[in-house]
Amino acid sequence: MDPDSDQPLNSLDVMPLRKPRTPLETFKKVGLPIIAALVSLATIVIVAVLVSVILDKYYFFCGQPLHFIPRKQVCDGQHDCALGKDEQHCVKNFPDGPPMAVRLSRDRSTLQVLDPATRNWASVCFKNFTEALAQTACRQMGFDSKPIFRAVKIGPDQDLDVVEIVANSQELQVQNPSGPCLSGSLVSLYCLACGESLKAPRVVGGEKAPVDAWPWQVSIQYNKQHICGGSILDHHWILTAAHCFRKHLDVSYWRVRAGSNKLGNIPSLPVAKIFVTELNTTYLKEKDIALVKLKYPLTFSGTIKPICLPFSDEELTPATPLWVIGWGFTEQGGGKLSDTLLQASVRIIDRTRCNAEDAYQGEVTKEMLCAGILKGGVDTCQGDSGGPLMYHSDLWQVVGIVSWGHGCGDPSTPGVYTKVTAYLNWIYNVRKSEP
Ligand code: 4AZ
Repeated sequence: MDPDSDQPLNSLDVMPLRKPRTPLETFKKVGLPIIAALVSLATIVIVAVLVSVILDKYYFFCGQPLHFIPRKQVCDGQHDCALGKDEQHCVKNFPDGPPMAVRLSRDRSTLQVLDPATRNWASVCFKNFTEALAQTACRQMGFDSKPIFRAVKIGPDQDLDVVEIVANSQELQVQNPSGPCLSGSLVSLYCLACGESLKAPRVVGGEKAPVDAWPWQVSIQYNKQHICGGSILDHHWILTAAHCFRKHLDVSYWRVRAGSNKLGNIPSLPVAKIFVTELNTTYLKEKDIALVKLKYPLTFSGTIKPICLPFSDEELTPATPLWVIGWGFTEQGGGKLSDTLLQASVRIIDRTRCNAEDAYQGEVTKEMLCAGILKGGVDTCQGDSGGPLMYHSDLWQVVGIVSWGHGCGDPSTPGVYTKVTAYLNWIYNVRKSEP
């Protein structure tokens, strides 16, 4: 080749340099594919989340192998998953257990035991009574907190059977023969500090409740919706009505809100278990009582405190003043819950009057209480169910559970409440079964 020729030696050497890419070109070449990839990824994630939300709403995951069943088959009493996983976290039936041989009397919270020799309730003599015996007595009644006890004098005109006791394995036993109670003193026992509320006086008739007046009141919610009221009994247990769970038996969707007189502005607490006396979804007026066990213990505070259970021998006479509270409907069929907790004063109504022809015609049993006011207008209603009917002696006690009634506030058909003293044995047995 002629070295002087004008032809370049290597055409590459002199190729004009490639023009730099414009930003638009760079964007088209690099940005667009990245955006496309991100959008596809986001779409996949959104679709996956949607699918899982929809699946979760309508289906229950049985576990491996990949097996889903419709939600309505969960807690229906049939094992639809291989290991019965669909029936594991459901409202549980807890039949009443053996009768308790220990109780507390309304006479200064004195301890009584069933004397097998006489088959009568006998009061416990203070002689040789110890902290260990106090703890055994409280454990027998399903309490696991530190008890407080003291001696109280037998009144001059008190005619009581009095016995000394000893502890036998996990139970109190009457010492036989029991000598005379020389100390002349009985055991007054408190298993838990309960029923203390400082707010007084209270206003009569559907009034807004002060924020810390009823620190045991909780809202029991399904899928974030208020369904029923309930009362705190101790760090783990909430007392409520069985009919609250009529429609939804799967425990995982239920939560409890404590510590506020407003619905909905506080975090809710998960539920571990729910017990009823009888899984009866047809006739809901009888045995309308349930216990909800929280997953984690409550921390008591000024706005979170337990209410006392009534004494076994607490008999309320007609016209005894009581209080009811709740976020329930403020008008019959009004269909609207109250955002603020409301309180009202009612009175015990005689069962015979309540069962009269113009009222409940025999539907009110011995395990129920009627309460209201004669001229009507003040009553509990839908949404108040499960909440407490409260009696104040020294301390506040939950003597009833809002249960049923014809309408709300009608003068002849007052509210009907589950009588808590009729179920003390059941409450003690359920709590004892869950240490
Ligand atoms: C209810 O439907 C309900 N008036 C609760 C209480 C009363 C009536 C109905 C009492 O949960």
